[in-house]
Amino acid sequence: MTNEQNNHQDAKNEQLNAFKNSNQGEKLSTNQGAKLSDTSQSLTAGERGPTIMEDFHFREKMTHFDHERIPERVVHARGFGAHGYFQPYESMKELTSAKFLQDPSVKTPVFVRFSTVVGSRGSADTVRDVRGFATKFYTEDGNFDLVGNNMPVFFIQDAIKFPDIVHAIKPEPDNEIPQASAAHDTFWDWVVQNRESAHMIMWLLSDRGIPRSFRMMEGFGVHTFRLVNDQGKARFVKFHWKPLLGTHSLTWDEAQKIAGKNPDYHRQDLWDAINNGEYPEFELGIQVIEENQEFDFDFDILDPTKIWPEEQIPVKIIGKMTLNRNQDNFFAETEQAAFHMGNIVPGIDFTNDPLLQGRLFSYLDTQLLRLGGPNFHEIPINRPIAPVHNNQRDGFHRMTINKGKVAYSPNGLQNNDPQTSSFAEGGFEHYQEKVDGYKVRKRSESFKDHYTQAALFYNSMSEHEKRHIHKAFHFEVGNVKDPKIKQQVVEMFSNVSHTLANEIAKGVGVEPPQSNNQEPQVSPSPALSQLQTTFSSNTRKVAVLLADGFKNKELQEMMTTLRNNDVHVEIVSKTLGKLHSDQNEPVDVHKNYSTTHSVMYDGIFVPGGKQHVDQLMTHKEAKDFIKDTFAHAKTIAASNDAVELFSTVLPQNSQLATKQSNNEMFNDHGVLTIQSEQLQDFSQTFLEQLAQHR
Ligand code: HDD
Repeated sequence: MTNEQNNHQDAKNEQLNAFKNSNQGEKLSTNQGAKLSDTSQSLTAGERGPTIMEDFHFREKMTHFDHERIPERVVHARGFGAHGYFQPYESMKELTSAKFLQDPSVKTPVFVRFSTVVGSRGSADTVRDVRGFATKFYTEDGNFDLVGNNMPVFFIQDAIKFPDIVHAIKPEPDNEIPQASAAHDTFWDWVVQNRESAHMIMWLLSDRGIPRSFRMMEGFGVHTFRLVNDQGKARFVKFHWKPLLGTHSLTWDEAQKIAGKNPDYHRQDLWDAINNGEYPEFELGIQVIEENQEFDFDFDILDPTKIWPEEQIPVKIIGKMTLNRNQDNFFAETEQAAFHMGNIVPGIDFTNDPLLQGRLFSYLDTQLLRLGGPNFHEIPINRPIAPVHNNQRDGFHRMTINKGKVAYSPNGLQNNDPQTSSFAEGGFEHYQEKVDGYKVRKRSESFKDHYTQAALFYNSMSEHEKRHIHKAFHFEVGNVKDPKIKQQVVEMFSNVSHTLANEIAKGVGVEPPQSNNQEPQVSPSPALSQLQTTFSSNTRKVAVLLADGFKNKELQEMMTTLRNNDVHVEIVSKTLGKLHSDQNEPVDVHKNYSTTHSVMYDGIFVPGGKQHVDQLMTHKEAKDFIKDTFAHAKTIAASNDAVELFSTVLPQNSQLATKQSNNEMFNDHGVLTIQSEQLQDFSQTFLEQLAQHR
């Protein structure tokens, strides 16, 4: 890579560096730079007297503190960001003039913010919700913001309904309950009144609503955009992010328990992965439709409640994003990041999707309130690396010192500087689409089919994924108090699938569907099932349950295989400190049963050693750990003496042994056992099973 390319990748970092400040080795001062002799005692009249007005330091410190919060985002309040870069695999010149998609050797800096939608800033990470996936590309042509979600469709077709759906899904206004949840009356009342939400509800109540990690979820631009090339030729496009680790989810029971054990689970996971050098990677994919094919499909390509099935319109992978740097300051970077659909670059353009059109208004508007005025683009995280020159001036917190008298155009005094640029010179020109119509408040007939793709999603799920959807309905709709709404949900989803509607009715205690709705006839789209994803043990976490007197050889063999394959291993025991093997070899305990829980791991291993196993038999927490991991269908392995522990703890029907090779036993419940001191093959099998996720 040439220096120039390196510079481009680092340009954003260098820009941020200019604003960074560290207190290390420095003297304490006021905001005006006066050094201070004391910051822990107010200035008072006498040692026991009142505080004196003159105490400028007290007043400055207190005033700043009193003003240190800004409004949280009205939606997507809870989020976490990271820096990285994007690199195209090949030139996309044929399709777009966007500079960051031209040259595979150019790395464009990015900042990504992942978020939940409904919960407030302090809510838990693992709630059932849509996840935001917002990417700011700092391109040499200006910032391009791809503000997407981990689901490819949306609840509504028209942005004017956004305040309604958000009011319905947020905590109810009289008592502000429930937090970060759609499981309440106002949301489901809204759903049954807004049938266009059917498809999105299927995604939300599927495993996609409870991702295992930000690193293991897809991202979607949702809307149909345009790519425009140098010749001005346009095509319709949808954007996809595909995680290299595959798309994986928690179970609902895990998600709920993790929310209590570690509400920061997802941000911790992202932070740790980047600190460990395990950089999350996402490939950028595009689906392209030629302009003359706009009406070739049985859905309207401008409808944001519809996907373009991948089997019909394949996803072409065009580049990769790598997140390789954690932020230095959460507030300065993640909290002040201002995404906006209107941050666009030449080569990409909008379409008439009515949801997209409305979003183009809302994002700029919300930043004005949240960040306190029109100069939020000057906050370091939001600054483009491209030069900024225009006649916009003044306003709260203006940083730029614009020189000269001329702040208008056209002007004669400055020969019209700053000059506009033609399309050929890289000036943004809106795509000249011919539009002709009456002013109406009316949705096109082509947007009216709300159930076919909801059925497509449901029918494309595997049996266990369908079961999870049924259970999610039982929880979400089961929490609705009004029986009328529950019945309406059953009737609504009988338009998607009778099986689904009957399952919902059974679980929430209302009548089976009364209406005789037709189920849409669809053939499945395999790409929708998470069974089709990539499976890898990379960066997974394994707990080793231990007490004094374990067999160190077994422990070390397993740990070596796992660690050599980028699996994280933590030793969990009743107390912190050191444990000793039957030969008195010491090992450090990483977590005790109070500071962790089985839901924090993807698998467990218990080595042999009679004394150690006898002790575990008496540790209720160890037995619960094993039972829980088994119940969550994760891989669990025991060697030698520990096999008996599993037989005691696990339900009888879990049948520890089905297949036998080299004394190694494995069953389809994910339980692995061995009666041998040679664990090399065994640890490989464990690794392979771990990669299967469950
Ligand atoms: Fe939105 C934030 C994604 C529809 C109005 N939205 C926001 C964020 C994401 C999305 C990821 C968080 C950005 C960040 O991390 O700071 N929103 C979506 C997607 C949508 C969508 C994928 C449908 C395809 N949004 C949508 C509509 C409207 C908004 C229809 C209003 C017309 N969204 C906002 C907002 C937010 C926002 C109020 C809150 C905070 C912010 O913008 O910066 O303007």
